[in-house]
Amino acid sequence: MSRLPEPYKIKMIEPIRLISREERKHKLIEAGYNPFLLKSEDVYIDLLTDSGTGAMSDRQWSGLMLGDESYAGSRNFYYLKETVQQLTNYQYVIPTHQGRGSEQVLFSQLIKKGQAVLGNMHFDTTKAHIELNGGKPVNLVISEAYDTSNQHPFKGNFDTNKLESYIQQHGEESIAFINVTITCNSAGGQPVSMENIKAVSKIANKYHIPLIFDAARFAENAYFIKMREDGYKDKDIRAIVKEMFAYGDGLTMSGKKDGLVNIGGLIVIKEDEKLFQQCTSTIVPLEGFPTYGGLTGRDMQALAVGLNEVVEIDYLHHRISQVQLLGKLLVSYDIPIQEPIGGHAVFVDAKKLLPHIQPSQFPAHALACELYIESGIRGVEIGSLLFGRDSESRKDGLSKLELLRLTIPRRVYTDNHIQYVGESFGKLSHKRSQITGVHFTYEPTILRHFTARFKPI
Ligand code: P71
Repeated sequence: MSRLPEPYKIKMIEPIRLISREERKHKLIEAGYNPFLLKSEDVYIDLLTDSGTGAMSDRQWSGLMLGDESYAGSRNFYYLKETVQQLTNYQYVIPTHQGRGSEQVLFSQLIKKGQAVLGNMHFDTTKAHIELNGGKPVNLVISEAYDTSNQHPFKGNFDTNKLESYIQQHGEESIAFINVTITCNSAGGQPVSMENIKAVSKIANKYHIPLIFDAARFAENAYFIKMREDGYKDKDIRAIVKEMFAYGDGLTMSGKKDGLVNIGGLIVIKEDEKLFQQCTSTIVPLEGFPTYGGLTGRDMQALAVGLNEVVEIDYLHHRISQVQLLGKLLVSYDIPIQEPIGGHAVFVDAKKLLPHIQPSQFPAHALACELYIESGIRGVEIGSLLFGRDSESRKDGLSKLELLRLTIPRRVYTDNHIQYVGESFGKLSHKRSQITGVHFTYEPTILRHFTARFKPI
């Protein structure tokens, strides 16, 4: 055997059930052909997101019993703070209810109206919070990211030439901060190399622009650096994590991914005391007192334990190799995917798989619907539907990529479930020419993908 199976055994189970094909068809019609609107009990294997869907360990569950539910100064906060300080080498730690809570608080302090935020590729809540604060999100990822068959090992990297020329062209005062998303979710869970982080930080320092990490999947990024980048093979994950963060000034983190919890987030600031003080006063009306930030004491305890578990190498070996397992199965059925395979999900290239469906008829969404009917699996469209219309021309079908994301929750499904997903795609690929696009029967104006309703064409 070339890889070890799950580095854990199962102490508690949650039954899942595959309803019949007829029922699945009926449920999808009821949900307006939008898998977001399905009840989870009607889903057999749920690959909608890896966010907040992971399984906690026995150590985390026992941590819940140690919850100190004091309004101020909970001992769980101090334990979390110490854990995060050790992990990041940053000084100031503020808990939040989840990643977008961190964005709301930190961005309001960093962005002046009209300023740009330069990212490799901003995630959609990040983009929304930049815009809500009067900022302009700019994506400067390398062009290889948009070519799903390009084998570049770090497709989340910044194009540093574009980054520097953007700054020179627009002036450093017009830029609020640089936002490095690790791993780069929107590009397919693609990592950013240490070399690239270093180069971005050099540019940030040269022009006195703060560098902030969107660190939702920081441990998966560190793992890819260890496996793919020269000079890191023998380095411990914790050392790689510390080195990555050493190049930045602060971070936001959704704890629902690599924090291995169902709810929670963090703002962590390296040394800027003034910024920390501003955040601690802003957070009170938004999230709560700065020693709990919208979390219970027990949530903070579970997050601290999760942050220690996620950097364990046996965990990461299995985690990443399980995502690879799914990717390799799909490739064996000739399904085009974003390669190399990313950290938290396999992204199917629906433009290549279903070339007969126009982007404005949402090929990846059509594929998500067919996949559910075929096998009870729920994936999510990351393409023109999510991207939305052009704000001026109202034109649709504009995304550079049409992807179906099969997102693997952490420690939830076994390799057998993954095998089933792969085989379901095998069946689906024979029917690919019969799959048709969809059109709206209801289209909300903002964040339309969550609640829109459709009909097949
Ligand atoms: C994901 C999510 C969760 C999600 C969000 C919106 C629609 C559907 C699913 C959340 C992220 C993320 C990055 C890089 C910040 C957040 C927000 N991702 N940065 O991929 O991936 O964190 O959900 O804790 O607020 O399914 P939050």
